[in-house]
Amino acid sequence: MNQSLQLWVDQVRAGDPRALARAVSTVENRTPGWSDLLKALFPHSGHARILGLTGPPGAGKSTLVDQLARHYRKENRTVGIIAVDPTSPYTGGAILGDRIRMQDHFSDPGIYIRSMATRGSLGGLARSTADVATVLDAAGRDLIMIETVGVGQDEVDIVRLADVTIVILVPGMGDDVQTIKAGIMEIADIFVVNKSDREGAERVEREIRALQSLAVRSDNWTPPIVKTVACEGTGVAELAAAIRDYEAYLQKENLVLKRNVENWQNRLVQMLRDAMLERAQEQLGNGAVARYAAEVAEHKRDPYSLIEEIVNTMEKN
Ligand SMILES: Nc1nc2c(ncn2[C@@H]2O[C@H](COP(=O)(O)OP(=O)(O)OP(=O)(O)O)[C@@H](O)[C@H]2O)c(=O)[nH]1
Ligand SMILES: [Mg+2]
Repeated sequence: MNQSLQLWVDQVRAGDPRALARAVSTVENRTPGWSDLLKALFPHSGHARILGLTGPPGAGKSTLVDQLARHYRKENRTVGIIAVDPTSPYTGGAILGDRIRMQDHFSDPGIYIRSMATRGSLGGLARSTADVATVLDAAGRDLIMIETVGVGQDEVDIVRLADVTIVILVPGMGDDVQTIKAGIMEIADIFVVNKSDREGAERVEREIRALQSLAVRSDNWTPPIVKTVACEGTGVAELAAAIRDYEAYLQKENLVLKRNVENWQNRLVQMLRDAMLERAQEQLGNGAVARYAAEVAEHKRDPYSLIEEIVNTMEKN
């Protein structure tokens, strides 16, 4: 490893905030040197607990993350927060709210907050979020919380890398639980019914229970339902206890490694796909895919032989 990289890695591990910020940007934006950096940092990662929090826009995810961060800081644990910005325009106000609220912590070096807004970036949001989490992990953060809006496959992929996945629902979502993507409901290790100060919290709880009765998880864990009023801090200690319980359960059943292997299986396939695609695009050159697409659309050639040809050429090189 060259000297300046070694120095950088040392600084990141020592918790130097500027070195950390530069590392996160490098990884997020895939600027040259990103992979050498990750190669050097990866061996130092694997100690952080990663919490994924997801739910509909405006459910109170940021408020809850904020409260959990406070809770963990009281236990003297360091926290890294990755807020994956939602793109829906009507949540713009809430994003601004995030920034303001999060400034509370800016004086506390024990909390590091990073907003990600790289949707559409090369390799995808899930991949860069995972890599940023690795950087924070190697930097010695005890806990990493990833906040994302639960709307699509990207989000499912993001929270999948977490050790504990928390799905946040709120009363008054119309036909409520059904409107959340099925995929998101299935990955919940813990449910939170936030805004329990509002009417209908019991109903949401009943709906979750009804869904749960339809399917048994392969690990036999029944996700608990924790009611919170995040803006008042109510239920936050209970949520932290539920997180602890689930982690203890994973330990007891020897499921930690199994879960990690499953996560890596997904990530490796994704990384391989990205790397192959990148390689193919390099070889084909700029605009080639668009040109081929036009030819296929006009039925000048068939896509099956085309792909075969491209793959064969790659193999030869
Ligand atoms: N009544 C009530 N309001 C809450 C509660 N928790 C959060 N809020 C409010 O709900 C609004 C949205 O909270 P956020 O924490 O920004 O929600 P979010 O899920 O992070 O929103 P996005 O990131 O935009 O999807 C804010 O005005 C909060 O003050 C709660 O328990 N009860
Ligand atoms: Mg938010």
